[in-house]
Amino acid sequence: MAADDTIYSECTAAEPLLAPRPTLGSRLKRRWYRADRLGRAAIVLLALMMCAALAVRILVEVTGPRDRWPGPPATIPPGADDSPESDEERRLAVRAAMKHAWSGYRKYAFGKDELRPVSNGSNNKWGGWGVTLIDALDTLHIMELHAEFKEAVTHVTGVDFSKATDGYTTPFFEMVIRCLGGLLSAYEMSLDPRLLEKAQQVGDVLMPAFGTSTGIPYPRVDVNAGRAVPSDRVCIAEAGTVQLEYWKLSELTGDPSYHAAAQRVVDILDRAHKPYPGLYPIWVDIASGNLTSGQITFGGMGDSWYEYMLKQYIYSRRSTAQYRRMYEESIDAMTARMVQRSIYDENMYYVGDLDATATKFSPRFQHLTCFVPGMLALGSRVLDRPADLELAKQLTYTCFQMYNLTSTGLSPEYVQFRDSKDRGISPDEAEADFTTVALGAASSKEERDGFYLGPNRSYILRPETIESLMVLYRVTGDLKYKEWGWQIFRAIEAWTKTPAAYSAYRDVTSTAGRSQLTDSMESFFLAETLKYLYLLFSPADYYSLDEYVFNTEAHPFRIMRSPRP
Ligand code: DMJ
Repeated sequence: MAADDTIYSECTAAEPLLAPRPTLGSRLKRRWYRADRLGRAAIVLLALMMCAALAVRILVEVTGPRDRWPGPPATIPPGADDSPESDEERRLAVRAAMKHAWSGYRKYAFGKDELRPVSNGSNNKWGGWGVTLIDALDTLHIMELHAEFKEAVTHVTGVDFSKATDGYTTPFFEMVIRCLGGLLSAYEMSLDPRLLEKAQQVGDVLMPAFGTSTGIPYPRVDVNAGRAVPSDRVCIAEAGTVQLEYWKLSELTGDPSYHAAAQRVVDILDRAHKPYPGLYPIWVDIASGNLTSGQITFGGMGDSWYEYMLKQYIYSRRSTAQYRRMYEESIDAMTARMVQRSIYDENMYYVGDLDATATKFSPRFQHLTCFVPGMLALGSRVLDRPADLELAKQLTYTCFQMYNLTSTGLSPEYVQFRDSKDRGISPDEAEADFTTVALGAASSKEERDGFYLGPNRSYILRPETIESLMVLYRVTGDLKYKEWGWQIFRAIEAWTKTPAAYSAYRDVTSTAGRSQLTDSMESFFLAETLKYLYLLFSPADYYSLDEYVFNTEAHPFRIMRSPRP
């Protein structure tokens, strides 16, 4: 986990490009001490003018139009307003949200990695390939925003993927799931050969990652130099969540070498020693292929490794016995050792983390882990495992409550539970082991809620709960999943919308509104969050789960036409 308590799904987060700047206060102070009398008078005048500007701004905030910045309560009772009720109206509302986010990106950040949705600036924090534009391509297509799609494709055809920002080293996993995945799926939808060409270019410039003695990939690639950046270790989600994309690339280009390189990684990890069958500590030693240390988690750094066992089984038309065996073993182990029930709310189940020996339990449930119910529901259908569907429903309830119980209706990055008495591990012991969060004094409301909030209370526009709601609805047909999804969408609209797009929110328990916006919009908001919402309100045969498998960044891939070409 990152030191600042942010949970990344990758072990190698995007690098910050800017060093922190001195604050205005500290700069003024420095000038004050250096200034003569006249200079000090000028500083006083400047300070007065700034106060006046601030006063005017507060006045505008209070009296000005209120519909464009966050503020209205997220939980308006049904029927108490003009909230759309039909699926079609809701689908159009989500489409309008996508149009809004896209047009802000187009206006202020076109071709850049990300829009800064509060300041209307941009960044190239992923090396400058235009990650938001690529990640959003298939969402534009799915929502039939054809003019926008066309313009974006024209731009992509001019991107030179053999170059990145000077000195930047590209994170292998992130660019595979966002860019390679995004281009492949946009190609399958449009059949525009230029997109396949570009996908292959991305696949090729990232291939040096596999050039290690074992074939376990390095986590970063220096694309400008055409080589990978040596490293001792890589996390299992990074090493094991590139297989679907490289397999699809092999299928579409007819070149089996991509799939072969990616499959080798799985074969090594499948054979590696584990503390408990099916459970994989997150760190992989690249030179030996051993699973060395770290937590065992279905959250950040472990998550999509498990997801891809099932998804490759589905993608291969159920022809890969290896993936079925690995998936079933992991889910059985997770269910037996990592699932707990809240001791304050018996309806609330969660998946905690284990230490590397698979013996010590941490009662923390990450937002990232909320993809698990969707995976379980999908797996229950494909593999006929009815108990998994029951667990999926229970976990979805908890994931929804992580939104429903906060004052904004947005979810924090994770919640913290008291450990179940059944396991005989006291919360304090579990805490002391490796959780960084102090439980603090319990308030009665929190006890009623069943969980506590840790210090990181941000919502960064993540998709996992909505992804699970979409799958749960399609598998069960239960309408409550649509209602829950709509409630979450309304909270997103209420608290994160800016004039340009949508922004991450710092503290989901604060109703301060605008001051909580962090000026960041990750590309997965367009790639995943809005796409899954749109599909939740679309007919179930639109991008049907029988025809498509979604990569971990929500890019739909057509299931192979015949098993294992
Ligand atoms: C996405 O980039 C992918 O879904 C990844 O697998 C984990 N989570 C982030 C979004 O939260």
